[in-house]
Amino acid sequence: MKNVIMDVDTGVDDALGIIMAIKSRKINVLGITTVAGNVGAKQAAINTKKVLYFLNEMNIPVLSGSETSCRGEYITGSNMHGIDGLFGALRDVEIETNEIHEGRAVEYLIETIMENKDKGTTLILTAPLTNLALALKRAPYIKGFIEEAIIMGGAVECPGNITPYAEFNIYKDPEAADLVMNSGIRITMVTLDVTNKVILNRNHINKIINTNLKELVSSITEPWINRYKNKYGIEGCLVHDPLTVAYAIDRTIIKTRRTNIDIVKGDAIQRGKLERKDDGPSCINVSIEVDDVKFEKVFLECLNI
Ligand SMILES: [Ca+2]
Repeated sequence: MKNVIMDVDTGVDDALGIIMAIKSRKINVLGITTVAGNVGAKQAAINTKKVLYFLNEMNIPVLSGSETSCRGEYITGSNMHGIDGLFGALRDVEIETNEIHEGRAVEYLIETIMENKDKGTTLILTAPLTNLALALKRAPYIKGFIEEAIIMGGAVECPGNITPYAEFNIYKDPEAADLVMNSGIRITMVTLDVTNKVILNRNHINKIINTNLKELVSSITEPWINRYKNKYGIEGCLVHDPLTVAYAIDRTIIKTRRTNIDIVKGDAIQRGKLERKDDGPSCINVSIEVDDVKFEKVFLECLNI
């Protein structure tokens, strides 16, 4: 079983991804680090710990990380996931502040990757890439022991979701993304080109057997499904992060192609845009096709274990 560290900004779809990863029993989640994105890093850690509490997996460590991007900007405030990131679900779960190891994410990434250097560690990153970039800056030698970084981020052939050019996670810290892309780590990018094609709807959620879990998934996704209906006329919601986790569990869900990537940085209007460059060797694979039916199958298999 692969050793995995998840790096998240929990968020509705991060929460679904965490639930899938842990319940699948097909990957070994060593720990979860959080970063500012959908909400602040500390709030994301509290949300993550609450999800773990719900799953009765309180032994998995949660560590909050950077509250700002590599340029030092506060990057929260999308409000897409409600004020607390989970639309108030699990609001009655009390989490002690000392349970979230505040500010220790980067240190944890370095320590844990080195502790597991014989087996290697896979990273699943469904948030801005600030924590990994800071870890690589502080300890560049860790890159030799990262088996793969599976990243939800970017848009290649399709428009972005925060600007016409950029996807949220990359846009919020393109300097971090650029550092990660140029690190030499084996990377798979699960981009909007495929995540825009997978919709989770109420029929899928109704197939969750465990009543408590069905209730939790409904309560976090229902406001989202309503927003998608009002804004885009879609019956259901996009599941960027769960699709990324599903790919870590079953590699046949997404087809990729190897390519080089340039990221637009700084204050350019195209900030956060991915530009594909087919020139020479690369260790980056970018998603090109997705099997949405297989995703649904894996999603339900994980949740119904
Ligand atoms: Ca996320």
